[in-house]
This record gives sequence, structure tokens and C-alpha cells, in this order.
Amino acid sequence: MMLHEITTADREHFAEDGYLVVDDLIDPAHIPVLHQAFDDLFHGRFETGVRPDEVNWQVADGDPSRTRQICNGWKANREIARVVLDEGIGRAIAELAGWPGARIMIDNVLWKPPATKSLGFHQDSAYLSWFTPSDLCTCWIALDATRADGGTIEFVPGSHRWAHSEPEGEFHAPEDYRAPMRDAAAREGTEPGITYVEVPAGGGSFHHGWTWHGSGENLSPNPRRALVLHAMRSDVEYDPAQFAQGIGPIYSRYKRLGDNRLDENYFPVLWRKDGYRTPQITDYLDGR
Ligand SMILES: O=C(O)CCC(=O)C(=O)O
Repeated sequence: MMLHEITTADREHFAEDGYLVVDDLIDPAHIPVLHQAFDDLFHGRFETGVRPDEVNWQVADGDPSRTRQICNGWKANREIARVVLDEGIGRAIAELAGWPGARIMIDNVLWKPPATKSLGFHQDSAYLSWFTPSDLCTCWIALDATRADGGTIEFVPGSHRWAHSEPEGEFHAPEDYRAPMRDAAAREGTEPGITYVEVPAGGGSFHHGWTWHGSGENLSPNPRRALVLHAMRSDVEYDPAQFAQGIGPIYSRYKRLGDNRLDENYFPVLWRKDGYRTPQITDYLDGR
């Protein structure tokens, strides 16, 4: 699935800026099947019979001014799973992040039709602190050509080195989508730059878990669909230090009693340096 080979220059760019933009993540010929998968998911047609972990928008009752979002679409739709459980993407993430391997934490199915509103700037790792080591790295795949006025994802170069912020502000349709990032920049005493990810369909980006990012309103006449894989290290465990604060109403349900290891049924390993990959992924993708 993954077309792009990670180079030394890519790794240096990622380490310096906290993100990497590439034009060739997946074959554009594969995109119509993913558009169909998006359509199915937002109409509530769940191929496997499993409801995704978070269904924040449906055609029947979704607010048309908001970005459509579903999380862990891979559990409902095998075409989504084929991308976000891809070995090559897992490997690229691990290579950029310098990890021994990568496993899926969550996917995001995001559809921003023309005139839909922004998504607030944030640092991903601020929202997902229940595992340790608590590192995230994300692959963001554009399923339409993207442009600056089309509500594409934006990054602040170097912001992965800023202080770790607490979750702040609205994610969906905030009044001023860059405000939390500007506040963080002021605390750093720096003037933030912005990079827009402008790529053909099938291109996209990788970003570090502490890189500030968000996206504006879609002012273009075209839809902006993106499939996002948020990955964590293959060797993470639930963090007992977080239990007192609660580990969230959704992902805590996958924790085994008396065992801090993550269950590969829900957080499969995509790629590991020693050759391991959760073997049951193949059965799942083949419908067995
Ligand atoms: O697609 C977007 O606009 C934002 C996605 C996002 O927040 C992420 O990939 O972490």
C-alpha cells in the first residue's frame, strides 16, 4: 500500500520540523474505493457489523456545517483497515519516530465538504496520556487534492519542541481555530510559522505527537477527505499512574483486568523491527 520510502533526509526533516509532507503515500488508483468507504461509514453502513468507537457525524442527523468525523472506522470497514493497518505505513512511522515498532492507537475518518468549519489547533499527545511511553506519531492521508484555502491540515514548524499543553478549546468548529496555538506560542515567546499541507490525492504528511496542528474552514468548492492513522510505539502499556484520573470512557474498555499490556485485538502491531506483525490482521482483512 505505502509507496513512499523513508530516506535519511526525511528523518532529518521530521526531527527538525516535527512533520514531513510527501506527495506519494498511497496509489491514487486506490482512492475511489476509500471514497466509497467514507460514504458507507457516514451513512451508518458498517460492513463488519461493528460500530466504530466514535461516530461523531451521520448523514441522518449530522450538522451540515461541521466536519464529519468517525474514529476507528477500521473496525467497521475493511477498506479503511487495509490502509490504517498497512505494514509499510507502520514501518514509515516507526522509522521517522525512531521506535522499535508501531501499533495503531486510533484512526480518524475526516470529511470536510465545502463551507464546513475548522478543526481547532492542538497537540495530539495532550489527549492520549493513558499509555506509557506516551508517544504518538501520525500519518495523515489526503483523499482529495488539498490546498491552503480548502481547509487542509496546517503545522507549526518546530512546535514539537514547545512545552506540553493541556487540552484546551473546542476541537470541532471553534470560534478561532488557531487561538490555543497562538497562546502556546506566546508562552514560548515565539512568532509561529504555518505550513499548509498542499498535496495531490494520495499524498499527505506525518507528524510528531507534540506538533501543533489544526485546519481552517473549507473555502474551496471541493470536498476535503482525509484518512488519519494515529500510531503509538509497539512496546507501550497502560500507565497505572494515570488510573486515578481515569483513562477515558472509550479506550479503557479494552484494558485487560490486572494486566497493563495492550490487547492486540484492539491495538494491533503494524510493524516491528524484529519482523513481528500481529498475525490476525491478515485474517481480518480477508474477512475470516
Ligand atoms: O485533518 C485535520 O484537519 C486535522 C486532523 C488531526 O487533527 C490529526 O491528524 O491529528
